[in-house]
Amino acid sequence: MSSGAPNAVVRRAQRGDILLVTIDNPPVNALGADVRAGLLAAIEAADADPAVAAVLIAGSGRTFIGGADIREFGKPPLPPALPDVCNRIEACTKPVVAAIHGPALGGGLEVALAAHYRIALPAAKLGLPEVQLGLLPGAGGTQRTPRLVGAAAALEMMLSGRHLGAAEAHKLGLIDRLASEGDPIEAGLAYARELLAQGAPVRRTRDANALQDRAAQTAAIEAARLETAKKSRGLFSPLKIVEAVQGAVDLPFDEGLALERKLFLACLDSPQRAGLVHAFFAEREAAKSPETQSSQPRPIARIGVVGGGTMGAGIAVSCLDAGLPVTMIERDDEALARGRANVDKVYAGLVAKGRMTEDARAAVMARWNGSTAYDALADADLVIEAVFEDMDVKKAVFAQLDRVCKPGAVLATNTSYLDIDALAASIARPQDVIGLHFFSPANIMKLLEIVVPAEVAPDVVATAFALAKKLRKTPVRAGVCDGFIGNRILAVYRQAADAMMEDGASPYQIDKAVRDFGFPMGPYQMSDLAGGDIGWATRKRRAPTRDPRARYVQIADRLCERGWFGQKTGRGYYLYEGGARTGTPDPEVDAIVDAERERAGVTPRSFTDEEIMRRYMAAMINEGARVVAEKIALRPLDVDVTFVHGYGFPRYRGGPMKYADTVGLPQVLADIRAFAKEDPLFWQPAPLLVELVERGADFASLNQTK
Ligand code: T1G
Ligand code: NAD
Repeated sequence: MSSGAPNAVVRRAQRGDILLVTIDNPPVNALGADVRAGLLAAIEAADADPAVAAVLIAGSGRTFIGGADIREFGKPPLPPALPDVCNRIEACTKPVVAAIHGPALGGGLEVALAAHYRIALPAAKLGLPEVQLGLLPGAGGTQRTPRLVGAAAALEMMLSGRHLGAAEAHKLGLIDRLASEGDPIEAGLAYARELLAQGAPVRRTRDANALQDRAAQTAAIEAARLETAKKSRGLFSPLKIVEAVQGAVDLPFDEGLALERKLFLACLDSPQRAGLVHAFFAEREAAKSPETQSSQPRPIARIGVVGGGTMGAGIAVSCLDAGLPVTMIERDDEALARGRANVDKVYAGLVAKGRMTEDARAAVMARWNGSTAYDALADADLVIEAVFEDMDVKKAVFAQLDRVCKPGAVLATNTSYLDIDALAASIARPQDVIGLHFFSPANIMKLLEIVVPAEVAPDVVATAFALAKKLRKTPVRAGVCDGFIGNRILAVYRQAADAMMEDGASPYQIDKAVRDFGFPMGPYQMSDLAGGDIGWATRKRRAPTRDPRARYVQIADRLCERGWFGQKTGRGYYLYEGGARTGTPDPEVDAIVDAERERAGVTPRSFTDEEIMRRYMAAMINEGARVVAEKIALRPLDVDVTFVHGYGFPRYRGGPMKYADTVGLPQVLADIRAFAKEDPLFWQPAPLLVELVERGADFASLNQTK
């Protein structure tokens, strides 16, 4: 690391009496050690050079600065520290201007706040998203931002982590000048010259006075503290952010900075930071499959959706929201009308909430077309089938698609469990068939399992990933097996939960333990939401091939036999009085559970919440290891992304495989071996787990990009 000289990632150029400092560190100009050193050296050079009257800081490429280099977290810190770089920028004796285009996030915005003046182009995005990584702004952001925009606005930015548009940032006072479209450097130079011509002074943000009315500021902070305590559900850093901003009101600037540093380091050390940073990189890695690296996607301009039920309608909305025209096929006119109504209902809801205009609704629905004739799909580029979960029904649909769709059209199925290889083999173009497994509600849930059958062409897989990007979904590549990645693993930890229920734990205790672990809901609330009939159909389908030696808990069957499928029937494991969305425990379910224990000859015992979670997670991790070993999931991170984006796994724990590494694989294996004493068939340790423990390795070691 050079001392004074410019380096490869921070360029310097003299533009008249302005020193132009350009950060060039692709892909997002992250503030790695070299960038920090280069920035520091540039400011020192500017101060020492009488020919320099002002400094302009800009970013090259599509980003101003994407923040601190996230890859450095958890590693030994490298000098100079970013807070020191920001303080040095602020202390420059010449006016420093930041010209912002594209994202200025986290440490990137903190660099801009340390500058004396800020200009932004209309497409700029400004934010302090550190909370999404389990952190807080650690380079002066918690002290400078409130001084510029007040405590309430600063807290809203830091607690939401959202990216503000340039116009809003200007209105807030975060930036001084809104430039028109064009070259950020030219806009920045023009602004700097204007400031020099006006004799504009060095203006340190630490001296800004938006916090003067201490009582009002403290009241705003107190309100945010109460709200955050309610909302942050086990998250570590949000309340630290509130504490730091209180310091900005109560303490002199440098003491506030010291408080910020202490709180930042506490967040850096928290396991939540490790989990959230893992999730950040995992979802980006999961979006890269071997096929996306090797093949170009086919064009996607027109979408077909077969089936307008729960999933078909949600998928259609997801495509319409992405600006695509959709043609929906249904069995008959009545079903088609129902399909259209299911789609339009979503937009009607947005209009009712004032989040969409009637005109916009009409414009979107104008891109929806419906028919009962498959010929309407003749020019579709990609068709997604979402009809009944029945192989014969699906094969009939695919036969129609094979007949009418143009050559090169991608034919996808949204099946939850069925054998996609068999479905592909049923038509003349198996190479064009792929699984696109959306999650309900399909227009909301981020996860998209891209299920890759044996015969599929690589560019079809690449097309599926391209569609995921267009629909703003989080894709995960999955192999073909019963339930792919998510539902296969779900079936196993659900069995573990059912066994605990029959052995003495109430379904309500299990649900609470799972919620306290960080899931939005437990397995029995989830079953009631999705509908117990779906699981029942799966159990019936699997009955002929179920291992007769395997323990089979029949409690769920007893509820389904009574038609207690959950919310849609007003009762399941919980009672939903008067169509309520939140259920209440049902003493009749307790009675059914007791009766089943007696029938099964089980003497119930008590479970601690901790033991419930150890068994629940051990089952999830163990099956996750099998799924990775069989290459159904390419890497453990693909299992993590699946559960974080599709099954409510608490993001701050990173996912089940990351969680296993946090706990330690030897502990997980020891738990499984202990549980196996009761049920050796169910609790067979996955060979991959045993191998990793023997090698002293962890799941992270298998996440290296292929
Ligand atoms: N550090 C390291 N790598 C980063 C990065 C970062 N800050 N941001 C992005 N990347 C990588 C990413 O992994 C991917 O790599 C590539 O860049 C493109 O990213 C002290 C502590 C900037 C809006 O939280 O939100 O500052 O997969 O696919 O969709 O207070 O990236 O190609 O190998 O996401 O155009 C705060 C995080 C850090 C912003 C661009 N900053 N980044 O989105 O591209 S903490 C953030 C983003 C901090 C200070 C604190 C987005 C983006 P690869 P991408 P994109
Ligand atoms: P649904 O019963 O709500 O809708 C199915 C629709 O398909 C009905 O409207 C029906 O009229 C239509 N249909 C049936 N046969 C047809 C044919 N030959 N041609 C045209 N339309 C036909 O079912 P759903 O919950 O939307 O499930 C659809 C598929 O999605 C299933 O394979 C299911 O396993 C899968 N899936 C469901 C969920 C979920 O949570 N519901 C989640 C992921 C995947």
